[in-house]
Amino acid sequence: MSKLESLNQWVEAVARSTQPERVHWCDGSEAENDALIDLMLQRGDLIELNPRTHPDCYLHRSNPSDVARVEHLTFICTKSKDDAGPNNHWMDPAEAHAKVDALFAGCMKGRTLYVIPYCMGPIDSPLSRCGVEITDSPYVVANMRIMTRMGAAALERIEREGTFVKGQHSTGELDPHKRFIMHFPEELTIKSIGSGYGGNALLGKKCHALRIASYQARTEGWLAEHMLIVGIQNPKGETHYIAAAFPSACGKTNLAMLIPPESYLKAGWKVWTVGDDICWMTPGADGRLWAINPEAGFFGVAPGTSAKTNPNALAMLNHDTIFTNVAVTADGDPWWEGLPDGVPVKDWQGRDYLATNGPAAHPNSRFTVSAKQCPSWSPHAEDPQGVPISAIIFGGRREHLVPLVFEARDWTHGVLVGSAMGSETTAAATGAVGVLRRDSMAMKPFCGYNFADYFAHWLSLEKSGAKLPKIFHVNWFRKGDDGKFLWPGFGDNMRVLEWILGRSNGSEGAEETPIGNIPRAQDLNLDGLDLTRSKLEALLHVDLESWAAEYESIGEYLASYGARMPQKLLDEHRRIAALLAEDVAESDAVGTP
Ligand code: TSX
Ligand code: MN
Repeated sequence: MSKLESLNQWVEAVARSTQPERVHWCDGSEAENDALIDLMLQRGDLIELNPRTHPDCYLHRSNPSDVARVEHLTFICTKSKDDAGPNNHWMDPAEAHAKVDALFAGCMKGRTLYVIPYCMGPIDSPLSRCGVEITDSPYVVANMRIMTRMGAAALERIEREGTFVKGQHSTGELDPHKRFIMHFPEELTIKSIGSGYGGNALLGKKCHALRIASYQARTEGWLAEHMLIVGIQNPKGETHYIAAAFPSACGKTNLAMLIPPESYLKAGWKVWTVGDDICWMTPGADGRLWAINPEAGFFGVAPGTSAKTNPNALAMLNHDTIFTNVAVTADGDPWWEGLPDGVPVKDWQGRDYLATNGPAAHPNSRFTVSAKQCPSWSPHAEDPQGVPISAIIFGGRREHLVPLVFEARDWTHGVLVGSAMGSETTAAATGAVGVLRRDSMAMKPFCGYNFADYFAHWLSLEKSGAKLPKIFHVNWFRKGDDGKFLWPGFGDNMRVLEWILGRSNGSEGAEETPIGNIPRAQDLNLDGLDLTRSKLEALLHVDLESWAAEYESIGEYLASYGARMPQKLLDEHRRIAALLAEDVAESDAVGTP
């Protein structure tokens, strides 16, 4: 029971409909967590991993039909279909409530209904927002305890504020035909049934902190983005913060936990992790954007995580971690593809690995771990006022065309660059490999309203008094004629981040091109890097003719959002397309005898 009558009434109403055997209000305590872990071990929902090498680590195996987010079953339910936009699946709110309420009716019979009060963001930050998730899954409770500030302190804040996002979840029958993830942004309500998977079931994360929050952010003048936040400390001891958006499979978590190359470490550089997935940014009194990470932990993809790709992540995963759908070795150690040592004996479904021909760990297998366990966790990550953002980076996985890095000319150009962003599909995603998918600001699956209105909102942040960060685009994945990656990536990305911060404070040079400003060879610090001149030129090359074609394609994509598209963005696109056409014509003329 709470002191807040509206909360009690909602919990009672959900209990009346779902018919649980008992109701448990979560306080977030150690004792409560211990009891839940014991219960899950008993029920077989969790398996204890090797307590010698991995104390307090557990493995959860989900239903094989329930291992990822389900975009085709995810709906934005606004009164007007146009408010959801072509980027979302839409359902009429009344129809959506009726559909999903019928599935919730009696679904918790014989089970416990858990009430999870949670705070997204530091508990004492004015930028944080609270919610309450109701669920019948102890796995969800245990994960929410790691991923959010959950329990007594959050409930206290909710009672003080009187408002909260309502999230109603049940694993239901885990039948994909009875699975729905419904968002009612106008009612600050989420209803999710039929899935126990993270993105569908941990409602504080994608559902609240991105879909509902992006909708709120628009009406309130801030941004809820799918971005990592990283702090770069220079040898003078100053730390500048960067927010960066990438589609999946580009290594966002790796960039958030980057360890600089030896020469940088020697010179005194240091990288601090503030967040790896979500960034809430608000214009401060000084006109700058101030950012918080609304999450308290990492729900990261395990495969590919190793001492080579992400030493900081690996170092935090040997205690107090929940693993989902990884494989296990004979010693009971967690295992996934990309780890150099260890031999899997059971695959992610608990089958004898040698008897299968699939991967040992599911490609979307995860670790859930408290951010406090990250060796590079920033001492300012929980500052109530947030951290000031000096640069915004958009990125994608592009084998050809897109240079290692370029700087947008101004805010409007930067918004265009973000809107045009895209990535080539990898084997980890379903469907064809190497196909370009546009994913504006990496928000395609997560924007809770019409993309055209979203782009207009981004543009609207540029007003008098605003001191907005510069916007950049990076591509770690360009390949040479030999089919090999041109850029070493990982820790060496630090060299690109240094140039980006140098551009932001005016200390670094660049060359202007129609698509933006590119570093010249002498503008990048390549000390200690074995990179040939021709590879560097290939990395930074801007092929005007191919870019003219790319701008055609971007134009078609923008046009698909229809009449609500801000004219300013369409004009910016046309301006650059014209510049490219001009330069192509000129170089043709030069080439003609
Ligand atoms: O995360 C990656 N980053 C960002 C790191 C801070 N990955 C992994 C992507 C899958 C999630 C990368 N992969 C990066 C990168 O910068 N670059 C590449 C491509 C690449 C892969 C291997 C090598 C070089 C580039 N080198 C060798 O294998 C020796
Ligand atoms: Mn994400």
